Amino acid sequence: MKLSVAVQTPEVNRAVPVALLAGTFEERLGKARRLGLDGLELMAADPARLDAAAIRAALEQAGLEAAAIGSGAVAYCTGLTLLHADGDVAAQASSRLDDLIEFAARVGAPLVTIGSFRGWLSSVGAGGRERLAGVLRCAARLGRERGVRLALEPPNRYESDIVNTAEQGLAFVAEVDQPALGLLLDTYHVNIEERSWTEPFRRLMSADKLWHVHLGDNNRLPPGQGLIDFPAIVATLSELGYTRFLSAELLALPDPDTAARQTLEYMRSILEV
Ligand code: LER
Ligand code: MN
Repeated sequence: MKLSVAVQTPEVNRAVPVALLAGTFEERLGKARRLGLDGLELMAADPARLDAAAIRAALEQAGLEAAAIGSGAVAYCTGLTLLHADGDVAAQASSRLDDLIEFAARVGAPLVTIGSFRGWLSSVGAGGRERLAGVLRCAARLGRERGVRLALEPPNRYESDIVNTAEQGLAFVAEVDQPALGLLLDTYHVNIEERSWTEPFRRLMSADKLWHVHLGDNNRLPPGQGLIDFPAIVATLSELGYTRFLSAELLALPDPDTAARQTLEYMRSILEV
C-alpha cells in the first residue's frame, strides 16, 4: 500500500481545511519528499489555470506520484456542484469535471475523486439521480479515452444525500455501467455511515471497485487519534491485496505539517506489523 496526503494546488486561493502541508507548492513537494511519501493527492479548484507539465515535472523530480486529483476544492472554493438547483452552475460543474480529467491525464494521475462535489439530490428534485448518473457516464467515457478513472466517494449524510455507503456506491456504479467508474472509501465517512470497520472495504475489494482510500479518524484528526480501528482496516486491505493509495484527507490540526507527520508515523507503525 502506498501513502499520500492531500495538498491544494497553487491556484487554490483559500485554505482547504482537509489539505495538508504548509508553504508554497514547491515547499510542499519538498516536505512530502522528506517525509518519504509515495505520492500526493492534488486538490485542484480550477485546473485550466495550472501548468500541468510543470507540476508533472516537479512531482517526478521529487520522486512523488500523483496519487489522485481531488475535486473537494472545487465545491469548497467555487460552489460548483454536479447536482445544483441552477442548471447553469451544474453545467459549469460538469465542464469542470472534464477539466479535472484532462488535468489528471496530463499530470499522470490515475483517477479523479468525486465526493461532496456531486452536490445534493434534494436541491434538484425528481430526476436528479438519473441526471447525476448521466453526467458520470459521460465523464467516465472521457476518462476512459484519457486513461483516467473516476472514483465516487460515499460521503456522510451531512455532506450529500446520494450514495452515502459502500453498498449504495456499488448500486450506483452498476447503474452508470462504465468500466472507468469505481469507488473510494474515506474512513471518516465510513465511521458515520457503515456498520463495520472492515466489511465495506471487503465488499468493494471483492467487486474490484476499491480504487482509492481516504484516511481520517472519526474526529477527522490523523489516524490513531480517535476511535477508528485502523489496524483492522489495514489488515483487511493487506489480506485482500490492496496495493493502491491510502491518502490522508484530514483536518490540518494542530497545523498542516504536524498532521501529515503524525499520520505518516502512525500509518507506518501499523503497515509494518
Ligand atoms: C469531504 O468530506 C471529503 O471527504 C472529500 O473527499 C471530498 O469531497
Ligand atoms: Mn474524502
